[in-house]
Amino acid sequence: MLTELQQQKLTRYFRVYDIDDDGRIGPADFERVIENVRLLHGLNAESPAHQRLREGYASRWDHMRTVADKDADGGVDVEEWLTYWDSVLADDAQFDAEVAVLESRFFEIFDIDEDGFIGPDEFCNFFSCYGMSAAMARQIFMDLDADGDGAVSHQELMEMAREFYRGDNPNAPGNLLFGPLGG
Ligand SMILES: [Ca+2]
Ligand SMILES: [Ca+2]
Ligand SMILES: [Ca+2]
Repeated sequence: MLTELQQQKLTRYFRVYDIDDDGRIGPADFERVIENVRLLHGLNAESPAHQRLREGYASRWDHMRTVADKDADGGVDVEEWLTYWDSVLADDAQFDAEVAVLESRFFEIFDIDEDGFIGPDEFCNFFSCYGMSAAMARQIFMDLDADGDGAVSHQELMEMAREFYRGDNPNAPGNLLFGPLGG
């Protein structure tokens, strides 16, 4: 069972994924992110790198459609999303696998200078690709970067992700990973 705080966090996460704000996560939302990431990396639409990017997101959507779209209507609504995460969180192996995939894809896409850390500008890029404001991203980055060295490592991001998905502490900075709750 998801706690109330987990439901709030996962609902926030849902809104981030539902970029076109139609109440469902579907292919159209993925298309928008792919296009934003393509522009971020300055990729030619015909390039192999763009093709790999598309394939990565396509397999992510395929996975989500298969496991989360229970009524098979081609979109994942918020109830289906919460049910999906409830089952992922109940299974340690599945949870670890899910977070590892998301974490490594995050670095692949947003660690633009490939130094192995996410800096404030890179974190802003992530928010922008999902249609959120850079000012909000900067504020949240300061909260996430607990030791204030201006960088978030792989390990720190993994910890935040675990805190975000699993934690039930209302004051944990990782709660803000996808923006303020309730917003
Ligand atoms: Ca949508
Ligand atoms: Ca559905
Ligand atoms: Ca970096």
